[in-house]
Amino acid sequence: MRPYTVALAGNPNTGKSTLFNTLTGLRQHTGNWAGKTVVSAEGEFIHEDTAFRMIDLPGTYSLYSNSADEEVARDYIIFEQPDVTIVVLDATSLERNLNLALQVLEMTSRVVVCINLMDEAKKLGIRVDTDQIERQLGVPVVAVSARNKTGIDTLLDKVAEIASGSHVPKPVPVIYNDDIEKKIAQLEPLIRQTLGDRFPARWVALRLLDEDESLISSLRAKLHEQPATEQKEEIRYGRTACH
Ligand SMILES: Nc1nc2c(ncn2[C@@H]2O[C@H](COP(=O)(O)OP(=O)(O)OP(=O)(O)O)[C@@H](O)[C@H]2O)c(=O)[nH]1
Ligand SMILES: [Mg+2]
Repeated sequence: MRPYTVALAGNPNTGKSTLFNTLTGLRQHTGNWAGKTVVSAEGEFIHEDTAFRMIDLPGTYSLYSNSADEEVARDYIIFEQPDVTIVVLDATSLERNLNLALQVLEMTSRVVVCINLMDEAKKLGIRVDTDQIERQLGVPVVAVSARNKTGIDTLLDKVAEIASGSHVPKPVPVIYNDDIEKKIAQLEPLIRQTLGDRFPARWVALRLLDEDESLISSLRAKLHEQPATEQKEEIRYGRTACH
């Protein structure tokens, strides 16, 4: 059986690589993402007799394709569709970090939220109510300290449950204002018609409303594998036609 794939996403400096190194040890290889100067790292580990392949995505503050790093992380989650995405958050600045968690939850429901740097949070007198966050997000939330190797087994148990399908999380959706929700409702069926069920229609609708040309271009490439120049022409034509 092929190993389950697990992607690590999160803001920069939240301990993704520390967790990645702890789990994969020497069973890892680095390189570059195809066509990008962004470093890629993947490795393997076993948990309870099950094999996992882990991908350490670049640290990003968002997935709105403002940079090559954000495009790599976004494309991996959307096109490669890992069995599980672990979103690593810094327990000492949860408010800022949760933003990325919400973005990932709009892209995939197969998510475990890992609140890292719990040792630092404790030192600062910060208490984290993981049950409450879990209820509000609708996916498993596990507190860990990657440096001290605490909470890792619980994290991997949750990852395994989602990977095997024994737990199917139901993320609580982010609801936008009426105007945006109306437009999403109009776009969603058209997106399903065009793309099928391969991609999360609500998320694609939101990206289209935001005029995310990088995503449109990636989607075209994925669907038709056309040369980049042709794609640009089509997008330009598409936009002119809409106006
Ligand atoms: N105190 C403490 N420090 C940690 C923990 N996990 C990671 N760190 C430290 O946090 C810093 C950043 O860790 P990295 O693993 O490089 O973070 P990253 O998320 O891979 O960062 P980017 O690759 O830049 O996105 C390092 O100095 C780690 O030693 C933890 O649980 N506790
Ligand atoms: Mg790193």
